[in-house]
Amino acid sequence: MSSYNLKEVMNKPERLAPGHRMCAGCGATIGVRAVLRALHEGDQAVIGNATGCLEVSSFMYPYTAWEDSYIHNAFENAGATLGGVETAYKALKKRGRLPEDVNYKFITFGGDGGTYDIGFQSLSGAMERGHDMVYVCYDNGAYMNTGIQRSSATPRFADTTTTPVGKVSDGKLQSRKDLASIIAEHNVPYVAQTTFTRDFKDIHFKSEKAIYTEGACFLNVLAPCPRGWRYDTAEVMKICQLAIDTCYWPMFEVEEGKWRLTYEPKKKLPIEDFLKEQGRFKHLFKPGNEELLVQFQEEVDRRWEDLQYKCNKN
Ligand SMILES: Cc1ncc(C[n+]2csc(CCOP(=O)(O)OP(=O)(O)O)c2C)c(N)n1
Ligand code: SF4
Ligand SMILES: [Mg+2]
Repeated sequence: MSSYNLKEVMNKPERLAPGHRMCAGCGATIGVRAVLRALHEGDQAVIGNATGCLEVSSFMYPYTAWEDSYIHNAFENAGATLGGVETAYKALKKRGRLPEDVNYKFITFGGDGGTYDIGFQSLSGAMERGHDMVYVCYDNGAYMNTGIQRSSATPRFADTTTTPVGKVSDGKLQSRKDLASIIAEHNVPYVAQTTFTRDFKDIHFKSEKAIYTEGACFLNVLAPCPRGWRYDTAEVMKICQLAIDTCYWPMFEVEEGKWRLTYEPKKKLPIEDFLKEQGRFKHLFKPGNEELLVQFQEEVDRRWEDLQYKCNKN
């Protein structure tokens, strides 16, 4: 791994150019730029992208914001597409039909809807076959592009258009799926969960490891959506910090089967601190809903303890 200097990293040429049509402050684009900054100078990438906000807003043929080769992919098979491209690349290299010194990396981006739900089989297959690629999920916890519908990544009690809060509903009934752990159980060489920290070091190193580890690697990036989560756009960094300090979004990596926490809050904050910043959880703070907050906290605690156990076992 290379050394880290925030200024140097931030000054690298952008591989997702400005002028795309994502909302200002969207976590998805912050995440994509952070991941692509980990590519080493001179290396090129083939990017795959499942349908979602990122895809429909960054590539409107014949316009593109992507500096690398880019494949606009269907919602459900981004993993299979990039797996196929990587296989073709290897075959062409073997036959001497590509220059020896050309080095391509294969990176797929998908939203949580396209990754946790509809593209899950395709992702699972690509991971199991061990293609030399990275799948990056930008998790904003709902199908944002089509109007904030719940996905299996949506946290419990969130107000979405398909789990609307009202007299008969407290929001989404189910807890979110733990996709990073599920992919880790595929026995792939590298899986990590991350988000944005003030120095962007965690996401940078995890991206670099994922891109430069041979084999199928997976990154799960918490990518807040100001529109769907209903917070002030400028608060993105605060929201991410609260996500990790409350242990709602633990930062960990699984390298060759070894689980490791990459951040442990000095003081674990109550889950309310993360929830109260977001309009989608506003109802939880109404009198009479105290029990819902207790349930949310219990779930966070249980998952955090489970993760600590996995990490301490190594
Ligand atoms: C097979 C299929 N079903 C539904 C759609 C409609 N669709 C396009 S984007 C999208 C939401 C994507 O959600 P997610 O993957 O979480 O990405 P986000 O929009 O949140 O960035 C949906 C449902 C589609 N394009 N293809
Ligand atoms: S709706 Fe949300 S995910 Fe989509 S572009 Fe806007 S901020 Fe990003
Ligand atoms: Mg989404």
